[in-house]
Amino acid sequence: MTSFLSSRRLRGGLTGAAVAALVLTTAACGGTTRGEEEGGGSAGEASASANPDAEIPSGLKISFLPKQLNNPYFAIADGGGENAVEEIEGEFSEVGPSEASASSQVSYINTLTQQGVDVIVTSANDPNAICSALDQARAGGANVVTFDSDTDPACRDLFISQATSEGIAQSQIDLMAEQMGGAGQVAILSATANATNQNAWIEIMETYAAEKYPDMEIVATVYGDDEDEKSFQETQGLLQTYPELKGIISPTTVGISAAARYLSGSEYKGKVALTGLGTPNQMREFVKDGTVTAFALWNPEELGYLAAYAGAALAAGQITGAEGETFEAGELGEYTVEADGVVVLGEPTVFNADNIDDFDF
Ligand code: RAM
Repeated sequence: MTSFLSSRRLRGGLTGAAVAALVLTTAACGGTTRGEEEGGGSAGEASASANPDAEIPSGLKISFLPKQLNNPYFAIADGGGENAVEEIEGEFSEVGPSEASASSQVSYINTLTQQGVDVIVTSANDPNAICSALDQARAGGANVVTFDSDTDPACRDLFISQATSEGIAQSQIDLMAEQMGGAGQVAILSATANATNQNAWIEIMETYAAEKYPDMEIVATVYGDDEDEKSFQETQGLLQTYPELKGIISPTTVGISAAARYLSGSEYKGKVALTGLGTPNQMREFVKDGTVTAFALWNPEELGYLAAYAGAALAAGQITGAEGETFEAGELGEYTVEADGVVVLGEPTVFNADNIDDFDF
C-alpha cells in the first residue's frame, strides 16, 4: 500500500486536534480482566516480564487487518500504521475482507498465522467471531493488537482505543441535542449489527440520552453495514417511516457520509439534523452546503500509527500488556497501558464550518 500520508501531516494533525478537542471522561473501556493462562505463549502473558529498554528489532512483520478494505477510514488508519512500520524498519502488510461481516476476518488471521507474522493489528467486526483464530495466532507467537473495534479482551494483548467510549457516545448525543433542540424523535444509523465499537457507543448513547434529554426519543437503530448504498437506503427508509424525525446520529464514517448525501439532495436538507462520526474530507461538502452543522472524529492516521508502535513494543518485549507499562510511540510520544490492556489515543475533534478546512484526512 502506498504511504500517502506524510509524517509532516501527522504532526499537523496533532496540532490541529487541539483546536476543538472535546473534554472527555477518562473512564476506561469495559471488558473482562484477561486471565493469566490465556496469553497463549505470546508476549502479552501477564506473567511475562517487560524490559522497557529493549530495542525494537528491525524486520518485524506487522500486518494490518481492518474491518474491511474498501473503507476510506481504514485506508487512512492503515496508512498511519504503514508510516510507523517504516520508521521502525519493519515489514508492513495489509489484508482484509471487502465486507465487514462477523466472521469475514477469520481466514485472513489463519493465513497470517501460517505466515508467522510478528504482529497482527486488527479492528474486530465482532466481539467473539475471531477469538479462536486469534488464540491460534498467539499460540504461534504472534502479538495481537486490536484497534478501533475490540474483540473479547481475553483474545488480544492490547486494545488501542480511539478515545473513551463514554466520551465518544456522550458527545454525539450532546451534538444532536444542540442541533435539534433536545426534544423529538432521533434515529441511529449504525454500521454492522455485530460491531463491537458501534454497539458499545449506542448502549451508552441510549442511557445518556434518557438521563440528560428526557424529551429526546431514540425511535430506531438501523444498520447500513458500513456499505455506502445500504446506508443511503436505510436513511431514506428512516425518513419515510418516521415523518416526525428531527435527527439522525450515525456513529460510522460510511453511514454519516451516505446519510449526508441523501439528505443534501432531499427536502429534509437543513430540517433533519445529522451528526455522528465522519472524516472531514468526506463531510466537507455537506458542511459547506448546510446539510451538516457539526460532527466528530479522532485522527485515524494517528490511531493506526499508535497501534503499530504498540505492536512493536510488545514484539520487542518492552511491554507485556500489563497495566501501568509505558512505551514510546514515535512522534506521538509516550503512552501508558491502562486496565484490561487498553491504550487510549486521546480526544476526538468536533468539526464544523469554522474549522473543517484546517483538516485534510
Ligand atoms: C467506520 C467503521 C469504524 C469506525 C468509524 C467511525 O469507518 O465502522 O470502525 O470507527 O466508522
